[in-house]
Amino acid sequence: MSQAQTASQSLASRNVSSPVIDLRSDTVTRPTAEMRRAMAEAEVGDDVYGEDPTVNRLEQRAAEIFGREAAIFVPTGTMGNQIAVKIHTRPGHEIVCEERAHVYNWEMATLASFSGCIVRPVRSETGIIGWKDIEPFVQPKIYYKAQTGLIVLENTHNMAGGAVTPAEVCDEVCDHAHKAGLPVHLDGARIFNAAAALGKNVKEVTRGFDSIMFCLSKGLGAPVGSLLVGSRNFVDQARVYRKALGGGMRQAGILAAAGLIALEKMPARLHEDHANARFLAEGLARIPGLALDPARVQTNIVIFAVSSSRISAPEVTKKLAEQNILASSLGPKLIRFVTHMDVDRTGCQRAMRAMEQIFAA
Ligand code: TLP
Repeated sequence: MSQAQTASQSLASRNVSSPVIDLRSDTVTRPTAEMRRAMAEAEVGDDVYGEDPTVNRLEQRAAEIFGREAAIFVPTGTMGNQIAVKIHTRPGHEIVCEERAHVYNWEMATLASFSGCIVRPVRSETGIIGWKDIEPFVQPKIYYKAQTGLIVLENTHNMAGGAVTPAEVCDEVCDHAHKAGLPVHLDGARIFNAAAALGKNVKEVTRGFDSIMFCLSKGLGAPVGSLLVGSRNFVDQARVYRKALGGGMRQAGILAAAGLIALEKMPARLHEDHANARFLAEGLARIPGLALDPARVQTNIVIFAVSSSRISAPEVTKKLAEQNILASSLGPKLIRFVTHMDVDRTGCQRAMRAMEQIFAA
């Protein structure tokens, strides 16, 4: 069942007496009071003319924080990833990424329709791919074989349960790829979660990549927006494609104002979401009929399997929704809970009790 279907079904069937605990995604966070104030007061201009001072400040801060020459504000993570694919590849190229990567599975095959590429997927149980996993999928430089144009890593890896790729693995992949003449893009939608889990800053965990996309609108809590970070030349090209895709947003300082707060203040609280996810994972692992390894939950995403043959994942999320607890089913057996700043420990306890009741029945 699609995420949209799950969401509409959940919202339609819920009872309205208790507050909603929304664990479908960290995309659902609402702007804080401080963000709303900053948005109301934001200094703005026309960003297509490069004249929005708040957007310019956000882009400059992102570049500084990642230790790069430049950054560009884009409406969504999807647009950021797809602009990067377009710049790094040519039609007919292959892109190597993990089999469950967002860029491959959740971006409407835009890498095919917009950039003319196909994916050479690498399966990894953990979601982490090192050079030894990638190398066999890199095409030899023979003129009658399609050529590899790009490697994409995802950190944290969403569909691998928020798995964290250590900085050393990222460095190793980037070093070998560069020796082979290949660029590496990072889908870092949740790179601040990865950095928090590793106890490092984002600059350290992203230093080898040719381009980085990260989202303000997920765990960092901004209402809208992502950034694409890289060299000046890369960002100049990205600006052209962003406009071509209809992503030139005029007085976008209204959004960038919230984004600046997300970028400066919110990374420091991500460990709370990680602790809540671990709390959920440990509780879920104790429920007979569910399968997961809580030790694998390092960040804010908990993906678990309904191992009982008596109930399916969509049935579980429907029953949860009746108690105003929203979760995503990722197929007949898999469920995803994502923790974020709008769900506290009490909310997680309520979700746990609901799960215990469903499986006790
Ligand atoms: N992820 C969404 C869904 O699309 C699955 C979610 O609820 O987790 N990269 C990664 C790793 C992502 O998880 C997402 C969104 C994106 C890119 C795309 O970001 P947006 O939604 O801003 O286009």
